Amino acid sequence: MLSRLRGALWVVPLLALLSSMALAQSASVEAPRLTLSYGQYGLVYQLFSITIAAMGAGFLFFVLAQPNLGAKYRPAMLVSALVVAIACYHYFRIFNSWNESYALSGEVYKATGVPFNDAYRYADWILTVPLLLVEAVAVLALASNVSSSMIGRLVIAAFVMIATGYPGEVSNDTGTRLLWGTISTIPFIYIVYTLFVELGKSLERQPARVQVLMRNLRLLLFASWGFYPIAYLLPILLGNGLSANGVVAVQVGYSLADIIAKVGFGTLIYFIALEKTAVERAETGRLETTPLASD
Ligand code: RET
Repeated sequence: MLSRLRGALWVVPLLALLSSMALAQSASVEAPRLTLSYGQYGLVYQLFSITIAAMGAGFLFFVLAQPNLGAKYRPAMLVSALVVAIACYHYFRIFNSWNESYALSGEVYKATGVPFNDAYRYADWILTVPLLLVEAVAVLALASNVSSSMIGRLVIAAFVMIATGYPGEVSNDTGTRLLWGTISTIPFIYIVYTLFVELGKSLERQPARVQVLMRNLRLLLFASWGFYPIAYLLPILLGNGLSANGVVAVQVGYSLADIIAKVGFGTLIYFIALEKTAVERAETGRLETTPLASD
C-alpha cells in the first residue's frame, strides 16, 4: 500500500510541472518592460553560461568518478549525475530565454517583450529537489536507521515549498511576493529542521574523518538552501516592484545557490562515500587476513 502510494507520488511533480508552465505563460506576460545596463545584462549572461559549464563538468565528474566507490555508494553518484544533467538542460533554456528577453539598443539592453520564463527554474527545482532529498536521506540511511517514510514527507514538503513559491516569484506586487514567500517558508523550515536533526544524529556514528565531512555537508546544505529565500527577497529589498537590480540579483543568487546545492553537494557526498569505501575496505581486509594470521 505504502509503496503504491509512493509510486503514485510521481504524479505530483508532473502536475506541478504542468501547472507551473501554464502559470508562467499567463503571469509573466504582464512583466514590466525593464531596461538593463550592459553590465547588468552581461553579469547574468556570464553567470548562466558558467552555471551550464559547472553542471556539465559536474555530470562528467559524477559519472567518471563513480567506479572509485564501493557498490552501495554508486547509486548516490548516479542521482548526483541526474540532478546536474537536468539542471544543465534547464540552464540552457534559462540562458536562451534571457537572450530572447533583452536586446542591445544603443548602450543598454531593452526588454524585447518576450517574457523571461521563470518556470524553467521552478520546473528544474520540482525535479531536482526531491532527488537531492532522496540522496541526502540515502546517505543518512547508510549511517543510521532513518525510516524511508521520511523521504515521502520531505518530498511532499518540497513540492509544497516550490509550488507555493512560484506565484510569488512571478508577481510584481510586493504584498503577493511576501505572502507566497511566507507560505513557502513553512515547508522550507520543516525540511531544513528535519535534515539538521537527522544529520546531527547520524554524525555520532561516523568514523572521525567521515564526521568532519558530514559536518561540512550540513554546513553546505544550510548555506546553499538558506540562500534561496534570501535571493527571493532581494527584489523587495532592492526597491519596490520589479527593478533591474532586483531582476539581476535574484538570478545571480539562484544560480550561485544552484551550483553549490547541486555540484557542491554531490562532490561532498562523493568524498564522504570515498572515505566510507576506504574504511569498509580496510575492515573487510582485516577480516580476511585475521584467520590467516591465526593459522
Ligand atoms: C522559494 C520561495 C520563497 C521561500 C522559499 C523558497 C525556497 C527555495 C528553495 C529551493 C531549493 C532549491 C534547491 C535546488 C537544487 O537543486 C521557493 C525561493 C523558502 C529552498 C536545493
